[in-house]
Amino acid sequence: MNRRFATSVGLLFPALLVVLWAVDRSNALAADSPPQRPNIVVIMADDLGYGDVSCYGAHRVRTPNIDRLAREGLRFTSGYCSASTCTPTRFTFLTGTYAFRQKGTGIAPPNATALIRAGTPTVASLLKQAGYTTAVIGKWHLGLGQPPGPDWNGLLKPGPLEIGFDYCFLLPTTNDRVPPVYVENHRVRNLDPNDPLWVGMKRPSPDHPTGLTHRHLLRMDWSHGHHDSIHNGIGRIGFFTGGKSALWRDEDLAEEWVKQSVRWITENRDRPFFLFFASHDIHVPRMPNERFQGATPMGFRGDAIVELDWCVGELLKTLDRLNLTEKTLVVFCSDNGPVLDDGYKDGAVEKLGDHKPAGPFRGGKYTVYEGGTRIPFIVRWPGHVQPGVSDEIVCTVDLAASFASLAGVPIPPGGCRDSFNVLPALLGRPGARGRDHLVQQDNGNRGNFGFRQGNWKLVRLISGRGKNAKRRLELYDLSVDPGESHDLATEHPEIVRRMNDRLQALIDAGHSRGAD
Ligand code: NG6
Ligand code: CA
Repeated sequence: MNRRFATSVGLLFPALLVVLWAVDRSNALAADSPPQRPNIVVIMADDLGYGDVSCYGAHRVRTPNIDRLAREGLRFTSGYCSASTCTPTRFTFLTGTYAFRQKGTGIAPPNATALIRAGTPTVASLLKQAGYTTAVIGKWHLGLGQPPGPDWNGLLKPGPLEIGFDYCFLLPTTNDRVPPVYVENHRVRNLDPNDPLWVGMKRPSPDHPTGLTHRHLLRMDWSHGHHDSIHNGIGRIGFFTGGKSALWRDEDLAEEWVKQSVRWITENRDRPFFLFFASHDIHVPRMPNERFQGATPMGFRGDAIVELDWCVGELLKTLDRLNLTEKTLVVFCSDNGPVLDDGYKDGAVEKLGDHKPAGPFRGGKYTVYEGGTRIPFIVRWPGHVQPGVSDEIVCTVDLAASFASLAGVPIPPGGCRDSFNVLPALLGRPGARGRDHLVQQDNGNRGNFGFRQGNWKLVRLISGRGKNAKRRLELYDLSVDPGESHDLATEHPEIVRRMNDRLQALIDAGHSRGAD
């Protein structure tokens, strides 16, 4: 061995040891230090189906920003919301408790009062307790105020601020329900006290124009329902008078959610924050901004998907610009499966072509087949979520317990009763499992349920009423029949019985965490 070489080895070796020690030390530090608490942004689309975005197979509409989330994050093939309509999914997401456990959690009417009782533990209250600043921006549809009804001209209380949100900027009901106003914190924004807002389900006067009496004036005709008060040339559900200075235009909603979110994120960039971004897209009436109209060959339903994707892009750009991308966990999901004609003649049926809104699944909005609740579900947190595709079963009901675990707060006894901590599965940790079972509901008023357990799917349907009510059970093997087309109930009566017993036990127990 030559001397120079020997000297270099003699110097290099201790240096290598120092480096190895330092690497080892930094690993030890990383393991010792408390888990990072990222900002959390949940983007919930409205009525967006499994097959409606390009990263889940759509080709007649392109969704580059949602696709970016999928590319940089984990895309779930068995991601669910808990109900096939809006109100029960949102109730379940926020409370971590299945909506069917509380009566009156079906689609909320225009004058619904707060459905989530003040003080109920929610995703927002748990994160607030962990030191997060919290906001909901967009569609609410969980009622405001107390009986006998919301005080539209006064304080709209209780609402989001009484269940853990520090700030709210809302579409109070749906875009097809009155009143067409924004609610900011406890008040209707821009309301002129000299022009009070009245909301009701009865025609306020015989000369009040409606979608029936003035149908010829509508710029988008209705196909069913939606013929009460007319606003922005479109018939709505329910009646309203007054509040002129507070009224929005359908075409501006998406931009307003983005504007308020960008402002709020910017203001809160230095603290851990939780934003629930609840888009009204692609719920009816689909009336996207003028610049998106005609963006797809699928009419306004396709164009509304492009508008939704634009919103996602603006949020991602804001995180990039503020250097928050690495510090923010983003979840993208939907509140229920797809529907084409949901009460307006907007061309969704005629212009569909070979687009498959529910992807390979059966049913959609209002049903307990997979298409009703299986949705695009993507989780991104650069550096923490391994990008890829996951077949684990996860549901929006699990976000409460999973975020509580991430933020290091306990769930109070009796709270979030159906929420499982599936954080390792959400982060794509190797070998991490999601749920082994999931109860799926429709709007909740009939007793229909879907029950997935592994790859088996039980469908429980009630037909008829009162004494004539009949229960029908169907069984599908999703591993070979994702489209639920081949009912195996007569072939496997023992599986049907076992699954139906477990479903009933979960319903009766009042909770599913700790029920087995
Ligand atoms: C239905 C409406 C539908 C939609 C739905 C709620 C009619 C005929 N149908 O009653 O258009 O508003 O309620 O949708 O009025 S959800 O996504 O908010 O649950
Ligand atoms: Ca919906």
